[in-house]
Amino acid sequence: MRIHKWLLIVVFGVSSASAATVTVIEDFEYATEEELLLNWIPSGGATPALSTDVAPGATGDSCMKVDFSFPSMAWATETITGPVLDQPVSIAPEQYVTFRLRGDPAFSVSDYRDIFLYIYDAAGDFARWGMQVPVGDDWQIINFEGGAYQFPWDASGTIDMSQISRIAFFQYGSQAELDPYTATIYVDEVQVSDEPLTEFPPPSEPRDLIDDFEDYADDQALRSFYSYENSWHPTVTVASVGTPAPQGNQALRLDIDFAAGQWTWGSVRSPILEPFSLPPDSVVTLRFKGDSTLTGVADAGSNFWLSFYDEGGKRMDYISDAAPVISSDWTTIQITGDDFGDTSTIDTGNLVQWRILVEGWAEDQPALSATFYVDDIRVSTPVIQPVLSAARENGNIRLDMAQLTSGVDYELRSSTNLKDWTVVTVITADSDTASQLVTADQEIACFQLVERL
Ligand SMILES: [Ca+2]
Ligand SMILES: [Ca+2]
Repeated sequence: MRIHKWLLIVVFGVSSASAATVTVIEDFEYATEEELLLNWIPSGGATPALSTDVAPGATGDSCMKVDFSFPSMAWATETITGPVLDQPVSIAPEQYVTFRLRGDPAFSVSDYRDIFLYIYDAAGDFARWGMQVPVGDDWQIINFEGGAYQFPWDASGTIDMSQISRIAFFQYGSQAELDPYTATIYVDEVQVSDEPLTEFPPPSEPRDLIDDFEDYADDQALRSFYSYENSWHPTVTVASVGTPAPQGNQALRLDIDFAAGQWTWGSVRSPILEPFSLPPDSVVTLRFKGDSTLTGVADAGSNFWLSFYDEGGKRMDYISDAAPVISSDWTTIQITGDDFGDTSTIDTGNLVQWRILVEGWAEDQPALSATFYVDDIRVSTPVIQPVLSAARENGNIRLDMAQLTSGVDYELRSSTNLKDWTVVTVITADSDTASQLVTADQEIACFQLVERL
């Protein structure tokens, strides 16, 4: 269905937008590096420093740079612990804890590179939020939902979120004993806000085809594109080119040896690619073939996942129910934007990576092997709708029209009461944009742009 009308309501009076409440926890605006080092205490392999390489959108002049030197050991971890805050900070579940973070391509050698923001209350109880540190070296904004904190294994399991008095960063370097390596992060502007902080660049072009698996000459080509990511159990995933396929000749075949225990999963993850957008109205479709071998052990944790990552490494997940996972028939799965949950903190206009994952089960189960197929992951995007926006120009209002279709006639109409409309002008689009100046002599004016049929 094509939509032919667009409505813009312009209020010419003074608007009083309410600014979000922002509580700054740490902005690293220290006068000297010595002052920073008096406040932030590092572990043995972490070297903090004061840096002026701040993010383009940062309000201050300095940030904290931390050089890490990860030794060769399992679960290599370094920490930087901040000072006791002058005033305890309260973090409500619906608020966001945000900070700026610059990662490092050096982390790409790591098998586990999560960074955690720890919070401590006045009694010393603690909790944390975590994510994979970005492997790019651009500044990113990290938004954690206030209520989404987790207790690490060594925590008491309780925390007074109204009395947060200290923060710390924990940076993992590896899970396995990797060769020693060094990496650097920058952090800045740790704050609590009612709204997530976003500074997304303009959206990239949509990507119609995620993968139809037709272009891989052999298993090796497929495996050099995708990399494996498995649950921490000794689960093993083997990817190969599967035939026959419901689309073309080839599908993705995943043979997963699920380890015994709980929450066992295997996945393949694409490399980081040119950014692409997933417009809000778009629908992702794919074909999936499960394995009835799992029928006897299936529970709420038996899911197919399709996840996308933005440039900051933030992830959005579609998670199926068990039905397609235990069906040995092909299922067509349709995923709308809502199926990815809350994406307000994810730059859906600039996604760079996806992951295809099958989780075996949630309860304790013995080991089991199963085979899955995936094919024809693509995105359908609705017709691009024209956009009407307004800007002030020399005391007048300039109406900007974008995403027009060249050669089509549009009526620009105006109303002060949303009932009686008069035609301001008729525009024959000669490109995908047009603009029109109108006088700002009314308190309220509503405009609509109507395609003439
Ligand atoms: Ca700063
Ligand atoms: Ca195919």
